[in-house]
Amino acid sequence: MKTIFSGIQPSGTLTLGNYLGAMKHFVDMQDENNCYFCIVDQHAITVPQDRLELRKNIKSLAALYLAVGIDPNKSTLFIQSEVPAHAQLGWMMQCVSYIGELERMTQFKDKSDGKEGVSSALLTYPPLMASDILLYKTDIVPVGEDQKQHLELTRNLAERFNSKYNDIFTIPEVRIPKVGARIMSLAEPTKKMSKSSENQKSFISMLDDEKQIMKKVKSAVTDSDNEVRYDKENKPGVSNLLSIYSLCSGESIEAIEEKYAGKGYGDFKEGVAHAVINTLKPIQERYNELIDSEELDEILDQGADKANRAAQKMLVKAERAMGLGRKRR
Ligand code: ATP
Ligand code: LTN
Repeated sequence: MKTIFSGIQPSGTLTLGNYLGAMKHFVDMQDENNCYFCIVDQHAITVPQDRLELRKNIKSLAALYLAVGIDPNKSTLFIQSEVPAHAQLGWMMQCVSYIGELERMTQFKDKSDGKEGVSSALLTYPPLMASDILLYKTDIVPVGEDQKQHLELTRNLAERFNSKYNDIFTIPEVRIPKVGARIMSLAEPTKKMSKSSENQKSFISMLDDEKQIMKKVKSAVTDSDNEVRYDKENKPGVSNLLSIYSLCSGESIEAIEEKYAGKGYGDFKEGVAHAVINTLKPIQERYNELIDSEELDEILDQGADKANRAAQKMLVKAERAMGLGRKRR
């Protein structure tokens, strides 16, 4: 049995990209592994958040995890800030990180580019992420393509700590899906779809209704040759829609290309929208049942208890390895 850990930021309503690149794969891993799924609210505050909005997003993300099929009897679902060991080990991991390697992270460069008043936590985000993962002796981290660099850094930090202090951390492996690891923006298909984008038309939210989905897909940027063909280089918009269609319907890209041969983008986009609606509808129905239930709080309380117990043990080991505090019996 392997240990799995992954986290999602409550920085807005999840997008179809979050679902196809990450969440969908979590569900399949639950049966044979020891899984931890985290709502990483301390990561979300590395950029400004409205207090009430954040609270709402945390609950909403918890309900979505359950709605897609995360089973609290099999997996531990919890909120990062309710397990203080994350921030505590996060500080220690900052002490083994170099400024230079943090400045090379593309997520930091993208999120700080051209902005004033960039928080120092945006730079020190990866050591906190490393701590999330290392606290649970994680073997595998399922994430989208954009997190590959952070995972590589996590492995380096763990190895550095192990060789400098004591060999306590498991070196985690990244698991990136073969298809769907990078769903692109509908408005700018060369950029990834992101829930914190200001352009509402650039992403499909997991809670968008049928009309919104239809409208967004219809306005998705394509090209002018009106041919439904997968060609990532020359036809990034159409290729992105083909990937979405294929992942949502289970049909192969070739089969979809054939189905729409000789037809225009209008028909094709309608097909894409229907595939997305059929995927999201049952999730939304379960979400609506869960969002105001007491059950949700009970699950998060139990998750925090379980995570705290596991994390505390590793935190003590790391403090001992670094020589923090007093010698304990
Ligand atoms: P933000 O826009 O607020 O920075 P985000 O939408 O990039 O957030 P996260 O919460 O940071 O999402 O990521 C959750 C998971 O979803 C991660 O595993 C990430 O790799 C994956 N993910 C995010 N965007 C995409 C995408 N466009 N395609 C595939 N996977 C994605
Ligand atoms: N950095 C990730 C979110 C994240 C995460 C984690 C993912 C925080 N901690 C631990 C996997 C494991 C992101 O920005 N998508």
